Amino acid sequence: MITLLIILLVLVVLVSVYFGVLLWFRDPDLNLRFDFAKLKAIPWRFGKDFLWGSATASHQIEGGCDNNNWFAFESAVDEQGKPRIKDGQKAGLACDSWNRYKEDTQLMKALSLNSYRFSVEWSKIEPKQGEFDQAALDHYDQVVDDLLANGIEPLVTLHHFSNPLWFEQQGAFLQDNSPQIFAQFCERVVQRLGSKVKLWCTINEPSIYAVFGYATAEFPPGEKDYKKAARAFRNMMLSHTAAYQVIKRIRPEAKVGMAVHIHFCDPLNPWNLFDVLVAHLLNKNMNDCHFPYLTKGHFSFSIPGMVNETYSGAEKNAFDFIGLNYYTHSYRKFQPSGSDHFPEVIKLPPDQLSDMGNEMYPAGLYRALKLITRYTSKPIYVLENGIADKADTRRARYIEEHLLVLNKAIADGMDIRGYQYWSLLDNFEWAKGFDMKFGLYKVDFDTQKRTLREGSRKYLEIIQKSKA
Ligand code: IFM
Repeated sequence: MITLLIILLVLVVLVSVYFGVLLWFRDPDLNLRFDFAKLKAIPWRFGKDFLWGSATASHQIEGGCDNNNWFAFESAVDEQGKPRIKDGQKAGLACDSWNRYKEDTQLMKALSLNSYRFSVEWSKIEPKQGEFDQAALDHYDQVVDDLLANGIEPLVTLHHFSNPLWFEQQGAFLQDNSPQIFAQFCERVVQRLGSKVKLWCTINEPSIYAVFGYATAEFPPGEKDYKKAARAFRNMMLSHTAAYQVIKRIRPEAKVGMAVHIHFCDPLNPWNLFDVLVAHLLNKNMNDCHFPYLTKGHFSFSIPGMVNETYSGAEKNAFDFIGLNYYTHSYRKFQPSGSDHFPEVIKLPPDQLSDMGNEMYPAGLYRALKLITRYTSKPIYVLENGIADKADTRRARYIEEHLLVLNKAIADGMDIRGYQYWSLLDNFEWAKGFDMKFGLYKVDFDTQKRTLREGSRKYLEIIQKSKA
């Protein structure tokens, strides 16, 4: 009898510990979903100064980026001899926006956009270390002038995945002096454009750059080493701070932030402790870890038995806003055997996914905003959100549902100042080449003709409604 009681007691303790740990590590917002009919009843809260825009990046649209890490990667092959980019595609002329920027500005105007997020190409501005190309700086100055003349606020990104070859060959952000090297480039750009540009994004998605480049090998330099990924990530965060300091020294009135990619990994089985722990670990390293760095100067990227990268003592609160890039979420499970211990599992049939294979999950935007507000009350700009949808059957719904969620977040008191749809144009989607059609405008890459997609009219409709 006593033995039975002891066994029962032990079982109760084990079950309590199991569920206690599970609930401690499980995101309480895991099952958040919205009733869009109810969200539609919330009055429109976007103020008159709200920035409505679209986003692009130099290597993806400009053309002629032939002196950077991506150019080299596009001609490289992996260990099996396969091209790094789908079907061996190359960015090449891309959307030729270097020459067609005036046409692109008019495309924005036709959609009533009042802001544009674009990046300057470091490899064109500083083709050799310490040598700055005045013609390239002139070019971006003209782009900014053209935007301003058309009532469009420029929001300039200083680093969006592409490095000059010289910097890549030195070891890019693996180098501990990379923050200083990057800050020297930023200084030149801000000296030139700082009287006209008020909003700066220092670095785009450091977590993606670092993990895709150094752990999953989808981005240059195509390596598989979590220790390097963590080091590059850490040095990119430090590079943000160095850039922030330089920009504020030259232009104290500038507003400076970085673009953080938030992608929630949710446990495939929310009652399986191992799935829950895997999801927690990924979210902590890929999402949350930006914020203790930005607010407290403390960086930590750690996977037990694999990597433990930390840094303390960076300047606290060296940012004026948080830029949020949000697209989707995914399900993960724990897999003890094999090379990938936390594979993604897709639950929905392909017709319910974007062309990238992503679930449309607008509630995740709310979760991401909530995560940010747990750390800071500074303003938030959504710097990227969009869908790859060649058939254009889901774009209108994607835009509407995400903007309904954003409106709810504003109604709930969150300080959200702008929304940039990714992307203005179909463009070079990195390792997936030109197959992914994110554009508000379809691009015919043979003729460079741009055509507004039907689904994009929803964006125009919402902008007009918000201004009425
Ligand atoms: O195209 C990219 C962009 O460069 C960075 N954020 C995600 C986008 C869509 O995958």
